[in-house]
Amino acid sequence: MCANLQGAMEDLIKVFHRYSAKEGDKYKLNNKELKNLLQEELSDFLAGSNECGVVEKIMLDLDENGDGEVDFQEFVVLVAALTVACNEFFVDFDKRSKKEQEDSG
Ligand SMILES: [Ca+2]
Ligand SMILES: [Ca+2]
Repeated sequence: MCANLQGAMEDLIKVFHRYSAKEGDKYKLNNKELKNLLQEELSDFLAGSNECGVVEKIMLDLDENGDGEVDFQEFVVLVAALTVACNEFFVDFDKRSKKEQEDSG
């Protein structure tokens, strides 16, 4: 598996277009397309939030220009925010496991 940053960026674009092209404007995610993308690609992030209307809330948060759809530029804001959250999780995890090693050793 070749997991360089350029590949990750290409994947990000491909994933976006796979969902955005399903209905209406093929370069934008409508509510249903966004929901599909979140459920299929980011199910771990949504798993903790079973409350209804969470997709609508995400849509409202992301839709900077208020056209009711999420374009790629708006989508990357979500991905960046989630990536930062992931990084914090890994850093915390790394610190904890180092501390456990010190405590037991
Ligand atoms: Ca669309
Ligand atoms: Ca928009």
